[in-house]
Amino acid sequence: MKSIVFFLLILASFSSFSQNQIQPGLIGFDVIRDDIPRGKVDTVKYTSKTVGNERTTTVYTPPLYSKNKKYPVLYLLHGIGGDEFEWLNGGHAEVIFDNLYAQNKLEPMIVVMPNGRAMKDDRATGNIMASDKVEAFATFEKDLLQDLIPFIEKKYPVIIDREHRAIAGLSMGGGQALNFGLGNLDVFAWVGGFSSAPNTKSPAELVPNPEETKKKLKLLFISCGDADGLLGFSKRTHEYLEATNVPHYYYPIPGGQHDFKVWKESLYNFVPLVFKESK
Ligand code: FER
Repeated sequence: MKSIVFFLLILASFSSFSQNQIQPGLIGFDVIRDDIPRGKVDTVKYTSKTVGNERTTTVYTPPLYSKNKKYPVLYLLHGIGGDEFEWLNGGHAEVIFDNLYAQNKLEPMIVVMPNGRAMKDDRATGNIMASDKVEAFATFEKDLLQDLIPFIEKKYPVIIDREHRAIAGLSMGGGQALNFGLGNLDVFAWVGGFSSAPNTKSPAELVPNPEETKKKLKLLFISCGDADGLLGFSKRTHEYLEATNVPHYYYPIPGGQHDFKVWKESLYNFVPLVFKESK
């Protein structure tokens, strides 16, 4: 009897341990399957008053998408070397979504992958670290809130409230997701930062009022490769959230670097949690 209890305790501690680790993608999680329904990717233009031009975003609509249904929306942001095609070309995000739908793991959602460099020349060319280009990642907050979200909510059948909007991103996009998501709790309830970059605000700026954040936020997900030189931006945010008792997931990925292996695994672990009722 004693040994059975002991065995169960070991099992329980092992399973809670494994839940504290990011789950590696199941074999084939990012490989195209021909035997399942697929979502659709469109390249769409919208008018930006913020930038003063037409801007491009990609949009993934899920398998069995219907204009007669209403969907929540995930805004998914790229890094400093990328643009509105980075999650598709570099991350095969559409394949990861299709495969997760086939496993019945996702709430049907529309995924908007915009260009987060809000300036006229928004290509990742020339000196991508130039100060005007880096500044444009901050300017994108206005483009997102005042131009892109209203456009999406007019053009697509979506549910228009904070509990049906999520924001996540990789690196510069991770910093944007934390800054814009936590900074606009009336707009977003689900937030994910993967390998967040130096544009990430300080923890006390991100979460000036832990009680309010705790009350409003449905999900806060922070991941980063533990071999990534940018780990400190995620780690300090996690430590502050822990000290202020704000529930969140923190995944330092063992051996993970600043690359799409980490971002794909992060996406694969993040999206099944979004728009579901558990924290
Ligand atoms: C920096 C290091 C990395 C920085 C930005 C990054 C603006 C962004 C990396 C990425 O998006 O992949 O010093 O400064």
